[in-house]
Formats: sequence, structure tokens, C-alpha cells
Amino acid sequence: MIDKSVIEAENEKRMSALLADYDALGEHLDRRGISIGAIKDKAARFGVAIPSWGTGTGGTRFARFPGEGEPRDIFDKLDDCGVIHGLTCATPNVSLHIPWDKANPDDMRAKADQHGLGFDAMNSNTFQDQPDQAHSYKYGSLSHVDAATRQQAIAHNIDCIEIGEKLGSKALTVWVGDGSNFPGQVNMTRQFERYLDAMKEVYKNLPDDWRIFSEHKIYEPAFYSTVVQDWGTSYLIATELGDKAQCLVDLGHHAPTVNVEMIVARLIQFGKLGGFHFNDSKYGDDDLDSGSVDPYRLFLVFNELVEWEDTPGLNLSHMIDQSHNVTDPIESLMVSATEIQRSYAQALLVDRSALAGFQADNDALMATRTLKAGFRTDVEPILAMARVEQGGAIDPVATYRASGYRASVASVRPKVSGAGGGIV
Ligand code: PSV
Ligand code: MN
Repeated sequence: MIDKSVIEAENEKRMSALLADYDALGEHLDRRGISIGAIKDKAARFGVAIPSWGTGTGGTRFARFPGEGEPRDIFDKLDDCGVIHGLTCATPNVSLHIPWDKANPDDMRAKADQHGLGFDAMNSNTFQDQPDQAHSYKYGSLSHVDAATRQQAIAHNIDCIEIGEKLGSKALTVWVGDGSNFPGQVNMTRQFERYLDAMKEVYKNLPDDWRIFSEHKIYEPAFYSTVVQDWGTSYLIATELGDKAQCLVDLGHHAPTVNVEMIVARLIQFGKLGGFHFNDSKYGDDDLDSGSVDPYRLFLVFNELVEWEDTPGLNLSHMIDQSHNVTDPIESLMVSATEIQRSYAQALLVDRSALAGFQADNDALMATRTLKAGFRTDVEPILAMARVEQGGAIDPVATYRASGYRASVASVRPKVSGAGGGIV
């Protein structure tokens, strides 16, 4: 955790500038008929979950370059998540990946409580073999041709639910790497039948107040076909399973030109959007930091979320899912969380009745200008004020660097090996 006195000292240096900027923005928004306080309160209530795996340095199949003081286990990861939330006040929950984060649930909960953190969706991992595993996932997991392998994957997902129940989680995200690498390698219809049957078994074990999210991905690690390749297949899965099943959209899991905000709109319209994995990309599933390449695309996703935020039953799990190869993961996660929150605040500024009027008049130019007016507004004073009022930092990265946290944990966390690839 970062000492309160460090946060206060760093805030003190920036407070008068923040007050001046906040007042100026308040006057500007007032002229647009917007209450800055209302936007700030909504932004303050916004939260995005930190992926436990994101606190470690990622890697590619070529190499991994570990940083100083990397977390050794889930308890170190929760400490890092506590730092991120303490400074940004925007990441109240952690999303776990099992078996990467397998540990005593009571101990995990106690550690999370120390930092005021809760647990968002559990993520099951059946895309990798574990040392003690009876059946290999080399040729698939929930859709494997072998019944015993499918059963092992089903049991693992049920295990994730049971761990999650002890932690207070309310959802399970299922992503599988199952697919094929050669035309003709699999019978695509039979493979999907097996997948659906296996998911139905998992679904039977879902508590009444839980949801299960189906996460689609166009390719990788299977490079010819993937069993849950797109939102249409994900929608079929969620529909086949029942009301507690919804779709999860990972922003990086589409072909480069796909209109993701339209997918979001469709899934909301039919009650099947459950949540997000946020990241950014240029070429494929690059897992770059949220909002780092195309912040307008992120804004357009939030524009749909705000447009439909009063939809009855809409309850979204917001999670980050990115890989940090060249930065300190804590810094990247803090910046990403605030970029996601920024897109939300900007989308809140869109004049929705003016937009509806321009749409009704087929005034394409004015409609798109109305969106841009939200996107162009610098909402940083709103986000900073929301943080300060909750005890966070005006400038999370500067405050983190001033705290010396990384150096202090490096002295007790030995540097891990950088040999070999390490895709997370
Ligand atoms: C797969 O690429 C994925 O997006 C899934 O959500 C996994 O659980 C996660 O990445 C692992 O980082
Ligand atoms: Mn994902």
C-alpha cells in the first residue's frame, strides 16, 4: 500500500492547479447545460477490475523481459492491485485466473480485505497443461474428442465456481483455445456440439445468483478455426445455455476492421452482453494498453454503454485484459483504468437529445459532431477530483514513482528468470 502521507504530499503540489482547472471546466460545461458534479459522481462510481495476471510482466513467444520486484504469487499480486486501487480509486475488484492464482481462498480473501478489494469474474484456464493433469489439452478441452478430457475441463470450471463462491465472485468467464490448425482436422459441427454439451454441464453447477460469460476470439492459439470464434457463436452459446449465460467482449478478439461498438449495441439489445475485457490493438490480439492506440474506438464503445445504461437488467463486468511487456505493469494498469474511466466520462457528456434529433433528421454531420464534442472534452480535472475526494492521487503515476513502491518490493521479491516465452 502507498502511505497516505505520500499521496497527500504529492496532491498538495498539484491541488491549486486542479482547483483552477476544475472550476474552468465546470463553467464551460455549465454553458453546455451539463453539471460537472453529476459527471464527477458517476465517474467516481465507475470501476474496472484488474486482472491478477496483468500485474506481472507479460511476454511473447519470443521472450519475456521480467522487471524488478515482480509478484511471486497471488498475494503479491493482490498487494499490487491494492496500490493501483489506492491511487486511482477506479479498480475496486480483482479478476482471478485459475489455476494461475490457486491458493487458499480464505487467505486470498483476507489479503483482499486488507486492501478493500473484492473479486470480479473468475477466469478458467483450460488452454494450458498443468504438471499434475491426467489428460492433455493439446487437442482441445471442453470440445475435445475424448470424453475424459472434456470431463476434466468441466470439472476444472466447476472448481473455479467453487473457489469463486468462497471469494464472493458472481461470474465465471470461459475462454477456450479449442479449434484446429488444418482444414479437415476437425468436424466443426461435432466439435461445437461437444462444446455446447460440456458447457451445459458447467451451467448446471452455476449458483442461482451467478452468471457465466462466453468469451469469443477469432484466432490463436488455433490458427485455422476456433470453436468460439465470433460474437454470433458466443450469442448462440449464451442462448442455448439459458438466462444466466451472457457474452463477454474482449476488444482485441476481432478482425482489425470489425465494428466492435456495433457488436456491443446488438448484444445489449438482446440482453446478452455480460462484460468486457479491455485492451487496445493495432494488428490482432495485441493486448496493448487500453486507450493507447485508438482512444476514439474505446469512446465509441462507451457511447453505446451510456446510450443504453438504463436498460433493465444490464449489469456489466468491466475487466482489463492486457499484457505489459515494456512498462511497469502497475503504471500501465493505473493509466489504463483511468483511460477507460475517461472514455466513460466523455461519453456521459454527449448531448443525447440533440443526437437523437440529428439522427431523426438524417443530419449525419451534426450527429457525428455531437459525439466528437464529448470526445474532445478534456475531462482530466473531473477524474482527478473524483480520485482526490476518495483519497486517491491527482497524478497516480507521479505519486507511485515518488512512493518508491517498486524498489521496496524488489528488495523482498527475487527477480524471476527471463528465459523462454511467456504469453499471458
Ligand atoms: C485469451 O486471449 C484471453 O483474452 C482470455 O481472456 C484469457 O483468459 C486471457 O486472454 C489470458 O490473458
Ligand atoms: Mn480476454
